[in-house]
Amino acid sequence: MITSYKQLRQVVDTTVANTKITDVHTHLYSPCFKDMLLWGIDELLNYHYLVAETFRWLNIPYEDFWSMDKKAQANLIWKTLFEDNSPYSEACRGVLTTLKKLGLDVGSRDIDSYRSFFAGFSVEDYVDRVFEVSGVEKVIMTNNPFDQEERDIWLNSYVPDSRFKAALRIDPLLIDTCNALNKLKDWGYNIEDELNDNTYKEVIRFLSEWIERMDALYVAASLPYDFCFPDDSVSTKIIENCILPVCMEYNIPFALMIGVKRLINPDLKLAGDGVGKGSVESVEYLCAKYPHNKFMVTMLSRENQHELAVSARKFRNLLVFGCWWFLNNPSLIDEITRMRFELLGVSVIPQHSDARVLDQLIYKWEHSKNIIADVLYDKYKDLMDTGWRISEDEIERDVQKLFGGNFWTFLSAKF
Ligand code: FIX
Ligand code: ZN
Repeated sequence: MITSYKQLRQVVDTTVANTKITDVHTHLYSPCFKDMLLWGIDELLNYHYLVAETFRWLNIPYEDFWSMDKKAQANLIWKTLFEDNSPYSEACRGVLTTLKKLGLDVGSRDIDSYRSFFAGFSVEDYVDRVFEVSGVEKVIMTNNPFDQEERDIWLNSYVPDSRFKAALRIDPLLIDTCNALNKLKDWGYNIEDELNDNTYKEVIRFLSEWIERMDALYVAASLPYDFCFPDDSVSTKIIENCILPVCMEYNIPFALMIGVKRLINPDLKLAGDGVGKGSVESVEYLCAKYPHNKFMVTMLSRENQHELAVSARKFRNLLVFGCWWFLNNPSLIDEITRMRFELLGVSVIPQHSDARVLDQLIYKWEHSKNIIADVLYDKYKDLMDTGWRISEDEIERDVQKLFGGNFWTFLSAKF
């Protein structure tokens, strides 16, 4: 039994540091996807978060930046954000935390020495290194069968890697349905001109084939802030008639990532998205109307977090995950994690990395684990103050659930 705050702090910190992580949402790829897996200093610096921050200082035409090669872009980002200004934004600090955890001399500010460090790795060796340093055991990829490059690899040269699990990402079916259905037609599915049972059956066949091909753990979509369910839109029809039935048949969750305002500044490309307050009512309706389906939900707007946590208290088929994107900042992770632990106890997935560059697993988990450990320490300390006596095993049990167990249990749950 833990008998002092000092011992509690030590046990919480050690347990959080040593518990292996399942990262439920990333944009990483296993090595067989070749260049689709981004890694190294130039990719770290070209992260769209840093591109957005850099353009706050730049007055060059956007196309001048985009016409540069990656190294030149990285050099400009490094100069603008790390040399001409102090890099204390979360995304900037992240680059430095990564370099530090890899044993590089951050103080030297010698970007070329960092480049030669990364040049010394094969991708296979570097994947091993990053998983070891970050404490991540498994990542869930974001796999889009509508992306031709990715599609070709799944169909011709996919090599399973147990550290990289798949999630079937189907945004085009919901936000660009007409073109998506035309693609299915091109791929030989018997899609009719109207949304009828034959078309629904073919969409279900498409989803089933890719769920099996990818051994997908869940079906996912990122949905705009004004996503509303139900309404008379085609996305409602596709969700009701195709996605929910197929998810139920395979007993896998439908993951909804709600709240993006796509391309409010298209000149920034991937960095051009914004955020809007979403409708928790739509999530509640889905959970209530489809009690045998499972829903994983993350919302982008800070203003949605309390409502969403309360909804999860009402629906066992709803698993809330992550401090997504613009919420993935220390002050907000702390606020949101405290509130979730107070409303949901251990039954939540406090974080996912959304890593787009392999190296980001190192800093995104380092930063989040420190905050989650602080929140956990405060929660257990409050418990001890009641006279409740807690053991090391119980803390290990809870942290194991938060860092992956809750996800795997939810996957095998049947409601
Ligand atoms: O839709 C998503 O999965 C988002 O995470 C991405 O689109 C976004 O660009 C991102 O990288 C957020 O961290
Ligand atoms: Zn993402």
